[in-house]
Amino acid sequence: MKFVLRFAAAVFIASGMLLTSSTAVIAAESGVSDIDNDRIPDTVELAVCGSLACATGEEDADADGIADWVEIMACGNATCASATADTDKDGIPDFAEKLTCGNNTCAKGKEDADGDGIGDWIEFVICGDRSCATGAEDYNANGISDADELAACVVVPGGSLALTGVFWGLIVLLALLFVALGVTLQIRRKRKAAAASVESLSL
Ligand SMILES: [Ca+2]
Ligand SMILES: [Ca+2]
Ligand SMILES: [Ca+2]
Ligand SMILES: [Ca+2]
Repeated sequence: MKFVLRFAAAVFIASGMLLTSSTAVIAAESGVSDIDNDRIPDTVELAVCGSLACATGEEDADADGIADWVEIMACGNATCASATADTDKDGIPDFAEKLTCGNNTCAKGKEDADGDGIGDWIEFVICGDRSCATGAEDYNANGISDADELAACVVVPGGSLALTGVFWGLIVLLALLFVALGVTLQIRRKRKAAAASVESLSL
């Protein structure tokens, strides 16, 4: 059973602005005890509100836009996650990296457990787990989906790789130029030697 709720997650984006995500479907990680089948684990509900089935999923003790249960899942209590903390400055908030792969800097941005084209970290930010987003969420109703807006925040390592590619390309080009120069000089030297030889013979 899926549980629909309004989950406002403020998320750091590359521009430094805050994006708040939309009403969404929560689907908590499977394989854990969930007595009311709302996909928020029992232990998390217990921490949020004191019993195994009391959480609505909307509780947000510190009003930072990250629901209590998501903060608990990410770092152990209802106030520990930050929407703007981003240790490795890759555009993916620490709490989303932690949920995606276990620590604050491990996410590559490409993880996509359900293969729907929406990265795991983005699904965590939009609705709390790695398979809950539909891709249609558009909290600020600007016509661009939350998934696309969040995906645009990631600092792609390809940027530096591309730079590396250009660097090596220049090295290869320089090497080829040196080789060409060397060959040209060698040809000139041989021609000069041949000319000198012909000249000495003619004398
Ligand atoms: Ca539950
Ligand atoms: Ca919160
Ligand atoms: Ca990060
Ligand atoms: Ca996905």
